[in-house]
Amino acid sequence: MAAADNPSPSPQSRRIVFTGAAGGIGTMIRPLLAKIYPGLILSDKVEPKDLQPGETFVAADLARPDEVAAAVEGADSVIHLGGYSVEGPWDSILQSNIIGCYNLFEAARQAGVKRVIFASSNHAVGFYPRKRRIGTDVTVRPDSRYGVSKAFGEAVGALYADKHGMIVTCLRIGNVGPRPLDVRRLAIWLLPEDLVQLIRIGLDHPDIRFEILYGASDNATAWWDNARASELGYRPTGKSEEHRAHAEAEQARIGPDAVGDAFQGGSFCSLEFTNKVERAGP
Ligand code: 15L
Repeated sequence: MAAADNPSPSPQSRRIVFTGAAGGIGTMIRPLLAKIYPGLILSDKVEPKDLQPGETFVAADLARPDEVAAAVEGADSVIHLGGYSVEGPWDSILQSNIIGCYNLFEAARQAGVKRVIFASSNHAVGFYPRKRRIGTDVTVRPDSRYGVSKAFGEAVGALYADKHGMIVTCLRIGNVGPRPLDVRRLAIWLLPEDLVQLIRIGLDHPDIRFEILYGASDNATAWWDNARASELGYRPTGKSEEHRAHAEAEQARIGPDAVGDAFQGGSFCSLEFTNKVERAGP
């Protein structure tokens, strides 16, 4: 089934909560999602400045179970992009991405939410070497506290899928934007429109229970085998090679990174690194 052939049945009757709506990715995909799923309930700590007619906003701090419960009340599906989106101090990751992620799944269960899309990250597997191609069945090898929190989120998603029958789709997102920012991103770039395709699979596909999919466009230098996403109808339209010249020019400005250049997670691997490259990763 192609995602494009699978429009949401009666989108007006659905109540879809979108956490992290005011963040970087949230801001990019909100207008694209609103065309397919009108009446999205947006949630974040702060209200987006450009709230559109038809959009509702509920403020929620993910670390506060009562606020998360109020945000997901009455929802049938949740797109969970909320949380800390880069490496950070342990307490920030703990509150937003560990406690916050658990609060989200638990509140969703209590509210009878049927489907959750969880924004995982490539940093859950960032210590795989660039020369290795990996599927979604490999052991996690996080490259940061942030990556650990994403591996945790995938595990919580699996628990709620297996124990409670929630339909959970974890997207190991690469880097979302209009074009790849450097040579590493040529392998992991995700066009916003392609992310929306993956979210549609999670929200609408009839035959899924728990899925981990890579959030990447049609990138010739990809490190990831995204066969399961293809099986589910994913047809990415972004092609990173079309932006190679720009990515290489940006890379020349960044310069080499002996640790980061060896691993898929790039600079997340080199941050605070005290090991030897040959002793890191599988
Ligand atoms: C991520 O998971 C981050 O949220 C984003 O800020 C980028 O750093 C991205 O990964 C990346 O790997 O480029």
